[in-house]
Amino acid sequence: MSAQVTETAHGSLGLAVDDLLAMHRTMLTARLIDEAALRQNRMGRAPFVVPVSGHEGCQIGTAWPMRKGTDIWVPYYRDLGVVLVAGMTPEQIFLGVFSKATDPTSGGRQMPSHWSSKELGIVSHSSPISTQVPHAAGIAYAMKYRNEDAVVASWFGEGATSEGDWHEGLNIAAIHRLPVVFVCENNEYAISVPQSKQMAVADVASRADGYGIPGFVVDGNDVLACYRVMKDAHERARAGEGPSLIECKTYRFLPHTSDDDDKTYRSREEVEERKHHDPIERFATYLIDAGITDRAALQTVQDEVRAQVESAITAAWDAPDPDPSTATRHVFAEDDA
Ligand SMILES: Cc1ncc(C[n+]2csc(CCOP(=O)(O)OP(=O)(O)O)c2C)c(N)n1
Ligand SMILES: [Mg+2]
Repeated sequence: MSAQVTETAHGSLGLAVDDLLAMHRTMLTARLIDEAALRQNRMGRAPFVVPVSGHEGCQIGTAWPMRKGTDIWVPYYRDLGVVLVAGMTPEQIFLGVFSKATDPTSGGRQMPSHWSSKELGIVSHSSPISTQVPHAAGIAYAMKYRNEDAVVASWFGEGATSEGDWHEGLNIAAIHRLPVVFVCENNEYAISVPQSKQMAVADVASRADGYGIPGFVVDGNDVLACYRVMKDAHERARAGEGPSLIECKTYRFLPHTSDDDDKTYRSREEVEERKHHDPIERFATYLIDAGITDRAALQTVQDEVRAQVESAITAAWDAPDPDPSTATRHVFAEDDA
């Protein structure tokens, strides 16, 4: 059966105060980029954005144990917080939002929020849900075959776990005891479809039993609990003990995308209630109660991050657009010349 993880104390996690503050700053960066990107969309500058707000705890918590430059990140479209931990900058994010020529992912060719970076080890995913899961298993197979010390992690929503790709990916990873961690960000909805119409089980993590791998349910709004369960899964993967499935219970505060109207399928009362479990506010309270920071210092961080996001928007907006004559590059075969 899947295990419940509730531990939150940072002392036993080996996290220094600087780590905790950096985690908090990264969560805030994701939130402020998110809110700003939606404003840019409403201003007509950004064609399409995918909100992250509400998922910052599980994304930063599960991304943090990964080793930059060594491990491989296989995220999905909501994983702004994951790619920030992997090393993407706010300016790079907005270069993608605005489809600019210097967008590191694709020079403005890929769908927004389909980040990738060869340098950072972030693998681009396809838009069809869950296709990144067998990709992650395949990459992990290559890592094991080559005897490389790298862990692969793949993130996805609970709706993604209804797809055949998801089951095939977990099965092959389990059979070969591959160094991969599967992280489900369960926000209760797949666009408008609630979990109860998506599966007949209460916990995605219980599906791990069907593949013979460990499964864990964790409070996805508790960044330290997410960190702990991922750190252990990462260590098991490195030790040759195979894959793990982690289910982070969370909630998305904003519509599915900038094209969605969530008022048609969930009440405002429900959304307001869930905001009382905001992972950023919860972590801020934890840091204050632990004597690590105070409200004034956190306000300074908020002001700094807001300024950083605003200058990233200005720099990205002023960057050159792609040259239209290059629109078909990487689509059709070209002469070497
Ligand atoms: C195979 C496939 N079916 C349907 C879609 C349309 N679609 C895009 S996102 C999404 C919801 C996925 O929900 P979930 O996996 O729970 O992730 P969340 O968006 O809630 O974070 C759907 C159905 C798609 N992209 N691919
Ligand atoms: Mg979902």
